[in-house]
Amino acid sequence: RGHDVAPAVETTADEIAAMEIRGAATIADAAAEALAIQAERSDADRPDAFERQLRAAAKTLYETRPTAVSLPNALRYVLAGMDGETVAELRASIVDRAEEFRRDLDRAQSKLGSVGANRLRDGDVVMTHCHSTDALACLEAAVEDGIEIEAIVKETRPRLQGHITAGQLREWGVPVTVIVDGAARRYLDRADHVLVGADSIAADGSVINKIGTSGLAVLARERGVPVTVAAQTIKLHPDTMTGHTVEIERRDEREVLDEEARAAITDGVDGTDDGLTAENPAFDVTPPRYVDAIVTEHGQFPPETIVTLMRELFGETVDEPWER
Ligand code: RUB
Repeated sequence: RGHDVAPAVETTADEIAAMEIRGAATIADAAAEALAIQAERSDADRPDAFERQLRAAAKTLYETRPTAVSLPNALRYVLAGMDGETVAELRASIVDRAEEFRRDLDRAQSKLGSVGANRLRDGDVVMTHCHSTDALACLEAAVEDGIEIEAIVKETRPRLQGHITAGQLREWGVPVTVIVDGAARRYLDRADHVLVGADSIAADGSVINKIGTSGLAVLARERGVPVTVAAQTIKLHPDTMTGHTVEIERRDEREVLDEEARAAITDGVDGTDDGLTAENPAFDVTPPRYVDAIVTEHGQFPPETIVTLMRELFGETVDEPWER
């Protein structure tokens, strides 16, 4: 890590890596805030030193988790607004730009919420996976419109983000049934919608979201239940337009198999058991044919058409400002 990076930025980076700050939109918001803090606390006395510090801070934040493209999109957006001849001007430009980004993030979420709510009817039962603030914005807007909904919430192993979703929905008065992930197919009989968020959306309309989303989408198709992905446009992954794939984060296997569970399994095995491993990919890829609609702040799109919006918003190519 760059030695000029403010301790508060290092703390944010650590919190993102440890998932104390998590979820694609929340990570983007925290990253923009961290760049503003870096700008405010910078001790640089020359513009070039200030710019170098900002890029080092962005790189530190970028290297925390690889899958949610909202993180590099946020960093890129804020750094692209860096402008001025003096350190004071540069500082002000970053602080303003970060504020603008965070305001737009909120606005986009509430806009897409009302688009998503239009897909719901009185009495609908919605199945969710993980915890997505974009997906919840749709349900919140529906509740505010007086639409009576119920939720079936998948607990989402191994980190149980479903519990966060359940808590939020109960605060809004929505009846919630929590199920284990393996019960999804059985309970799809009762569901009218599957509603999930996204960490990234690729140019072909593939949706990258919490592990288990793709299986859920396939089951929903088999059951004839429509799948809605709520994703504001900072989830669009511009590098996929030029053939790059989205990196799927692999987390510590102890999230799946902790020391105690491992000891219980290997009880009776001589010595340390190298033949026992666990795998812990945090996300998976849902092909576009299993997704009915991607709901954004610009309206809803069939997944196959999302590349048009991507090109409009990002142009053909993007650079990584911290690698200049
Ligand atoms: C979170 C997750 C969420 C998306 C969208 O994974 O997969 O569905 O990030 O969330 P993790 P939001 O818990 O590993 O970060 O709509 O809030 O951006």
